[in-house]
Amino acid sequence: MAGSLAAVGEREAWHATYRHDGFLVARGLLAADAVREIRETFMRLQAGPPIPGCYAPVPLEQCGGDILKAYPRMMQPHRVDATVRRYLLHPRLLDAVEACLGESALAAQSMFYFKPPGARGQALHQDDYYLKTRPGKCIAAWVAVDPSDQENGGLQVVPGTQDLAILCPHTADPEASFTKDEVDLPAGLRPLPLNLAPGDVLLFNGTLVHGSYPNTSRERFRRAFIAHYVPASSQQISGWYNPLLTRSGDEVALPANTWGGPCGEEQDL
Ligand SMILES: O=C(O)CCC(=O)C(=O)O
Repeated sequence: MAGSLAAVGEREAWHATYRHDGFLVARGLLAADAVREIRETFMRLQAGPPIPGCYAPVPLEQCGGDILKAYPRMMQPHRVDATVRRYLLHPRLLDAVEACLGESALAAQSMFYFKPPGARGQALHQDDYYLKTRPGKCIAAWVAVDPSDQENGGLQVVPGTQDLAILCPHTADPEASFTKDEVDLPAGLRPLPLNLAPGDVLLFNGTLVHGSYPNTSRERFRRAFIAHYVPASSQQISGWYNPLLTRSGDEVALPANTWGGPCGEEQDL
């Protein structure tokens, strides 16, 4: 469906699937030229100097075997780069997000993961443990920039967790995860590995448990542009995410949710 905005019937199908499953894959949502521009933009930023508050890589020879120190994720790059901001507010992403939500969205976060060969994954977690969206949930749009599969640490989602409350994490295995929180799965639920092609977009809600394992490929990066949005009717969010952006790019601030949540004090994603 690349090249045309989703038809009404397709939006309704997305809405129904998202409400029921808490996630869906929009195949080919972004066209090849858009994916190329995203990839080139982030490789340009990666090749440049460190970006305070967004990107602080360590020279490869000082990484001590942890390749992620040379290629850490970028946080909130839309605040420093106009092209990233344009993609965070890309009509095709926003149309899909709003079709899932059934209402307008505000953009809360952008990130970029390089995930080079040998990189650790990110242990199973729920995004609203961090975003603390109230009263609803955030929604993630995970955009595959490279082919993404289990060998190179592709994303896994856990069907059946879409309506759960926030689970309290324990400490993740630091050999397998670069983040320190991991949730246990309710009995009978299992991660579902997803294979995604460049331009495919995985949309999922803030309580759906998801994560990834290390990139065990010899030479394939697993790059992904990740955006988070909240329903425009949201009344609170963790203050770290302010200011948010409307579709037209205006900044808005939601009241900060300072409640520690069921697990005590939460940290930033
Ligand atoms: O891309 C990954 O490996 C994990 C991303 C993720 O879990 C997230 O953005 O919440």
